[in-house]
Amino acid sequence: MQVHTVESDILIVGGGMAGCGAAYEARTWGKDLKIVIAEKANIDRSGAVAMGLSAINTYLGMRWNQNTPEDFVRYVRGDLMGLVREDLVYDVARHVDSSVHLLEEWGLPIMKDASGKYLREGKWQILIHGESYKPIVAEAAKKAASEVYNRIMITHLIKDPKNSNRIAGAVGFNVRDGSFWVFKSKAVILASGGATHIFRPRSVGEGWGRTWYSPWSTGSAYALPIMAGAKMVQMEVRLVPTRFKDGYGPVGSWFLYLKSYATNSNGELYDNDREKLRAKYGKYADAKPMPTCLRNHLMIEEIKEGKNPIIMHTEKVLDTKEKEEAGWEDFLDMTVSQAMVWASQNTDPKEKWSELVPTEPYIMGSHAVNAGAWVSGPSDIAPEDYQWGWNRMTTITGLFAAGDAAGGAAHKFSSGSFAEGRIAGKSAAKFVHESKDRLPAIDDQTIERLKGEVFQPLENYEIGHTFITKGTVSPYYLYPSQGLKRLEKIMDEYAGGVSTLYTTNKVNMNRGLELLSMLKEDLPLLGAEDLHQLQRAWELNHRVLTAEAVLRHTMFREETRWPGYYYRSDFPSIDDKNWNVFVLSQFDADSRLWSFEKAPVHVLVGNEGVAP
Ligand code: SFD
Ligand code: AMP
Repeated sequence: MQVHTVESDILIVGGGMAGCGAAYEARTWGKDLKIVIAEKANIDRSGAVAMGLSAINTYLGMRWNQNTPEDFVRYVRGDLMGLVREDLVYDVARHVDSSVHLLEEWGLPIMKDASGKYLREGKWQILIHGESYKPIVAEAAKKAASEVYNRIMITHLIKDPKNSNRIAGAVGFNVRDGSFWVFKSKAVILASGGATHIFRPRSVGEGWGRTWYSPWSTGSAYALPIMAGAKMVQMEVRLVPTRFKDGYGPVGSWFLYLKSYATNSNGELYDNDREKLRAKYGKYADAKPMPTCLRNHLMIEEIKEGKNPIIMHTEKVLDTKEKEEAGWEDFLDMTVSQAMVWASQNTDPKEKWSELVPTEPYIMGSHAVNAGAWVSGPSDIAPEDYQWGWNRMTTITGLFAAGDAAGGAAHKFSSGSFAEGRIAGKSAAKFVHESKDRLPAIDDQTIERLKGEVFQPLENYEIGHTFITKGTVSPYYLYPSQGLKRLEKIMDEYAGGVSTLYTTNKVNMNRGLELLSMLKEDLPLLGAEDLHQLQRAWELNHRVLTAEAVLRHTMFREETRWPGYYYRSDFPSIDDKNWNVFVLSQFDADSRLWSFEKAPVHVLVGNEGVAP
């Protein structure tokens, strides 16, 4: 087997929005540094933005005095029911506009209004012609990086054998030629996206594989730091976005720009009933705009009462050619499948309404959720206990995180993830310069062990398939797709997926953990018939560890903080007295034990816990 070793100053794991931003900015501050990207696909079309987007969801418009970073912090805090790292959110806010200006300079077409300002979709969002968003961003990253290694899936981070809290690099394999890759690096930036297929999607059977967030967001951003022993935060918060049924078309443009509205099956507006919310969730019902989870909650209540389908009245708003085009372009730019659903079901949206559903849950750090690694904040604004080193460094020295990988800072979206990547890139360059370390040592035995582990599924298949007498099922291995189905079923039924209308409790979760531990026992027996399946095997390993963190975090938090994302039937209320805190977890790879602690939520921007 071919083994390649690459030495670098900064290794970026994942060349998506955050990864590309990291490469660009690290080069600006580290002209002398060797900066490499390892990406499991090809950065030209990788990650959540691969298909393109039709909006940039985070743009403040400071040059036109449209919003301030403080406004943004209040908005994000209100949306996340108070639990955000305000230092990180503020830090993204103050850098996001200039990042969007760079994107425009590089060729991204941003729509303008009659006065030449960016055309707003909503208070925070602007409209783009974004089919080619990702190649544009990738071009800048390719120019900035010393080397880009496409088709390398990173499976493990490695640490300095002399210092178990110091990152030393990462290993992975080439998904096309099967070679093994060892990256030795002084700093590593994790930018490997969010996690789909943790919970069973609504799309099963013929639609299996279809999700709203990208199916190749496979939880590496969480499993890699968890395995390495980094502290994680907000892993219990899952995003349940409201989407057009079956095609998963996003709703933002429809609600905010096209001013469409949704009703229940009786034709009643249901999604602004603050009275109903106030009775159960007090002051949180008054945040403006209404928190994403509470909007879901109102929809879920309608569904429970049998008042579905929930209907998006596209037919009421597409009354001009421009609006009709905007409606179609929204999906053709970013969720082509929704346009295909319309076409295949003979639906002309200007004639006929569409159904909305709350989707299966996703684990992410960049949308209206903020799961991820617990990272150090910016030195000028982060409170002392949010600061232990360079900005965006995890609790492992030299390991940074950005985008979906960095916890606590919700509502980054594509632009904020790119901006946070830039922040992490600058910071990692500073770390390399200031720490003046030589390349950390790497233990050859560890590398040999990992090499064996990484390719084990190929060997399992090689041996196991000879025992098949008929059909495809071997008594000696399980396929990644079989393992994935088991995982999705466990999470769906025990951790608050669609089938229980997002509800769970302690007994349920304990049973889920039991079943998950049995699945984990089987994972060393995964069988891969080719390199593609080997990638699927490692994606499953990463997803399972992500799922375990979700379950354990959800168990630890004894309240229902985000109604509409998930409910604990044994603790149905928001309990500010005990749980207005972050939950931090840490996994010890040697003892295989998890530990949990609470961390304070510091309010840095005025106006109490909710947005005015
Ligand atoms: O409205 C490994 N997003 C939207 N953002 C917006 O700004 N506007 C929108 O309109 C958005 N909408 C939207 C969005 C996403 C999707 C899929 C749809 C619609 C249909 C969200 C943003 O896309 C998202 O916030 C950012 O992309 C997050 O950035 P980042 O960098 O954290 O993740 P990434 O871009 O997916 O990149 C991850 C990269 O890592 C690679 N990777 N590489 C090596 N080894 C491993 N083990 C790896 N694991 C993963 C990936 O291949 C990828 O390149 S709306 O609906 O919300
Ligand atoms: P989505 O298309 O659902 O991903 O949303 C895109 C953007 O619009 C995000 O910033 C959402 O928070 C916001 N958004 C979507 N729907 C609404 C709504 N009904 N009210 C306010 N903001 C919304």
